[in-house]
Amino acid sequence: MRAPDWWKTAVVYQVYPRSFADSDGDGVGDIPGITSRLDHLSRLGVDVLWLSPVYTSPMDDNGYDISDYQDVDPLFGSLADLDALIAACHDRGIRLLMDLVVNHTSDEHPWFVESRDPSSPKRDWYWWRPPRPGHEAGSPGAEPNNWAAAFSGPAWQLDEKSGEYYLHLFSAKQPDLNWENPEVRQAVYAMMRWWVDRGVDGFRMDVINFISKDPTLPDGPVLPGQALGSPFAGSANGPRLDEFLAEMNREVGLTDRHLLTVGEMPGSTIELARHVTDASRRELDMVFTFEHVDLDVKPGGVKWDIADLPLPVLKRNLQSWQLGLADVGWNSLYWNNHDQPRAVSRFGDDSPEHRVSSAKTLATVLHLHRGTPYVYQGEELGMTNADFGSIEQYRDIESVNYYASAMGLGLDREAVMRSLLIKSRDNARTPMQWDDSPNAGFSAGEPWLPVNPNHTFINAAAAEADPQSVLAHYRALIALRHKLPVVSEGDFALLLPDHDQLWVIVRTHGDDRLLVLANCASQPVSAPAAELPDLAGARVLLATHPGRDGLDLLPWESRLYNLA
Ligand code: TEU
Repeated sequence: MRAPDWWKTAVVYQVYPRSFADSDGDGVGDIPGITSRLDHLSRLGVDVLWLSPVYTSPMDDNGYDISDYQDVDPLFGSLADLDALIAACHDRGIRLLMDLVVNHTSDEHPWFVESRDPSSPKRDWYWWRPPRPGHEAGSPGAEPNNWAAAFSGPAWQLDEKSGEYYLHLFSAKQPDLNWENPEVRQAVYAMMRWWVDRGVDGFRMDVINFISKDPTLPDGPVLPGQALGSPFAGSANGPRLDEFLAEMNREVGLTDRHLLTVGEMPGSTIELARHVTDASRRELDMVFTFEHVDLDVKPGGVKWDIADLPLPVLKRNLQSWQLGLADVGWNSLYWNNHDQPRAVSRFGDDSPEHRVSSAKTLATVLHLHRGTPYVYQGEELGMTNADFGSIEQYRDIESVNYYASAMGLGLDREAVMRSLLIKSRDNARTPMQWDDSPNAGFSAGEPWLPVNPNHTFINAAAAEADPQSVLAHYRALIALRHKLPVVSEGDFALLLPDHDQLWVIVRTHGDDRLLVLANCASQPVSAPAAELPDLAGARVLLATHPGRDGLDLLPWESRLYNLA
C-alpha cells in the first residue's frame, strides 16, 4: 500500500513516447521501446514515469487529440504492450502516471462525431454556438466570440451542415468538451476508473484549469498587435473549477487510493495553486505553473516575443511559489517538458565550454527547491535545442501554424525563424540520444524528427561511462532526495535575491541545514563572504567541480554544502 503523501519524496521522469525509443524501425518511438529502456530509469533512480499520450489518435497534436480514451494507438503498440509496461514498471518499483486529456477530444472521437448532429443527445457534450447575431455563418467576424486558438486563428470552427460553430481552444481537430454537462463528467470519471483498475498510479491532467469556462463565453481582451482576443480571461480557471476537481477526485477515488495528481494549469496563480493543492480540499496534489516559463517574453507579448530574463526575476519567481505554498499545498518543480525549449539551452549555456556545468548547476538549483521534481527525457543528459535551419524540419502544429500565420501577416521571416529556433516545441521532441550511432540508437529507421547531430558526444552511453557526466549528477541529486528529509521537506530560504549571478538557497529541517551556492552565469564570480553562512567546516555533498573550495566560483560552478 502506498503512503498517502508518497509523492513528496518522489522524482518523476517524463517520457514523450514518439521520441523515446523505437522498437520496430518505423521511425516513431513506441511502448515496447520504452519497456526495453526501463533500466535507464531504474539506474537514474526515479520513482514515477509520466507517459505522454499513447491513446488512439489522428495525431494532429501528437496524441493530445484523442479519439479513443480506452485504447492504444497502433503507432505506439497495443493495450497488451501498455499492460506489459505497467507491470515492468511496477516490478522495478516505478509508478506510472497517465496523461489525462479531457478539456478536449479529437474531432474523430465518436462523441464528437455524434455531436455534429444537432438533434443528437451528444450535441450538448461540446460547445456548439450559432454565428454572432447579425452575421452570416462563415463571414468574417461571424464567430460566436473573439477568442484566438492556441495554435493560431480563431477558436471556432464552422460546421457547414448545421451552420453552427464549435469551440476549440487548441486546433480545430481538438473540440472542447462541455463540462457543464454532467454526462460528460461521468463519462470521463468512468474512463479514469477503468485506467486505475488497469493499474495506473495517477494522472497528469492536461490544461485542467480550462475545463470550467464562463458559460456566457464572453469576448476576451485583445492584446496590442493581436487580431483576436485572449480566451484565457474568460475560459481558464472558470467558476466551477473547484467543484469539478473535487467531484473528479471523489468519483475516481484519487485521494482515497493515494494516486498522484498533477494539473497542468497555464495562467494559474500562486493563490489558485495554493487553493487547489490544499490537501483538505481533496482536489489535486500539485499543479504545473507556467509563470517561470513565461518570464522571457516581452511585456504584453506572446511566447514568440522573446526578451532577456534577468536571474533575479527568475529566482524571485520560484521563491514566491516556495513561500506561497510553504504551509499549505505542494509545488511541482520543472525546467522543461515536451512543450518547452531544452533547459540547458534556455536557462543555462549550451556552448561546448559550459554545457555540462550549466546543466548540472540548473539541476542542483531546481532539485534543492521544495516540491516534486520532474525530469524531462534527455534533460539528464544535458540534451540541447534542435538547431533546425529550415521550416521544413519542423513538425509541431503550433510551430508550423505560427510560421504560416506570421508569413501571412508579413512578419520578418528571419525574426520568425529565430523565435522558432529558441521557442519551438520541437526543440524538446528530437529523438532521445542513446548512443553515437547514426540514429542515436533511437531507431533502425528514419526518425520522424531529425536527430540532433550532437548525439555523437551527447548520449546516454557516453554519460554512463563518465563519472562526471550530467547523468551521474542527476543520479546523485535523486539519491540525496531519497536519503535526506531536508531535501524533500526542509524549509526554503533564498539568500542574495538581487544578485545577478549567484543563486543561493538554504534548506532547514530540524538540525539539518543545506546550502546551495551556485554561479548561474558564464562568467566567474566572487561570492560575498559577509552575506553567507560560515562555510568553514561545512561538508560538500555535491559539486560541479569536485575538490575546489573557496568563494571564487568558476562559470556555472555550484556546490551543495551540508552546514549542520
Ligand atoms: O499544453 C497546454 C499549453 O497551454 C501550452 O503548453 C501549449 O502547448 C503551447 O505550448 C502554448 O504555447 C498542453 C499539452 O502539454 C500540449 O502538448 C498540447 O498541445 C496542449 O495541451 C493541447 O492538448
